[in-house]
Amino acid sequence: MKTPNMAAQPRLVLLTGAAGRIGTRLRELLPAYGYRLRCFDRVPVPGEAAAVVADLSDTAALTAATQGVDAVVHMAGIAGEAPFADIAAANIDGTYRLFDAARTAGVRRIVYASSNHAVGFTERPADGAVVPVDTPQRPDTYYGLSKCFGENLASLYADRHGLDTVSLRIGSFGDEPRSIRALGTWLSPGDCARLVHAALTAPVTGHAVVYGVSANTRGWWDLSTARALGYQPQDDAEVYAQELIAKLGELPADDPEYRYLGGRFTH
Ligand code: 15L
Repeated sequence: MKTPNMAAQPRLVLLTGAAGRIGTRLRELLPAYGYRLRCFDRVPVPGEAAAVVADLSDTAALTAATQGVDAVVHMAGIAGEAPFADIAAANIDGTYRLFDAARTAGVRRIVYASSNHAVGFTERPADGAVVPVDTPQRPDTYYGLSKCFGENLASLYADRHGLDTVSLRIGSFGDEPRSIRALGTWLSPGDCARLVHAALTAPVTGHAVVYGVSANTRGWWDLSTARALGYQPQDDAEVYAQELIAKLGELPADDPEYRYLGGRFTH
């Protein structure tokens, strides 16, 4: 078994998808943890003149962008369902190209933005138990399928090439929860930064998979592997519950939003 990598906190981090929803907030929040960011996106990144503006299909740009970085945080890609060809290009081929550029450049760690939709067809346990991270992959969309690929790629690059990789099965990211489902699946920006920091610094052995949600009272995804990395979530969607339920009503147990981990992505 590989010795856990106790490497010091990575300093220069390549952030892909830096202009996206999550990337934008991580650009604001991660520097306070001591990171310098090299930003990568296919569109210009506001306020980041030095950002690499390129597509994930551009191997030369990925090769240049990964030189000298301590770790990669991979947030780029299509963030919802789309035609298979688009998902395959951005989320499958693009993720492979990035991982391989990072390996070639000698990057030690990759934090990968997976999604709950890799296991979206998992049913809510009737006994009120939480869903463990080692539940079988059950993608709910081509998008979720691409996240299964990314997780398996992260596993392969850990086992075959010795990188430390962490897959974050992100829930519903946003400033606040916007649906009844999100009362259990919300990930606040502050907790997202805490989780990414934990994933960048924890001693890991090979590939770790964690759910990325806040400390939601109604959460039903097992956070113990995330906590084992040092993640200490501070936010809880429950503070929005009364207002949201008054507006939207409770979910019936046969509603896909209640029944399946991936919610409406399953239908
Ligand atoms: C995701 O993976 C999506 O990127 C996001 O748009 C939300 O749908 C989120 O999951 C969710 O499940 O709420």
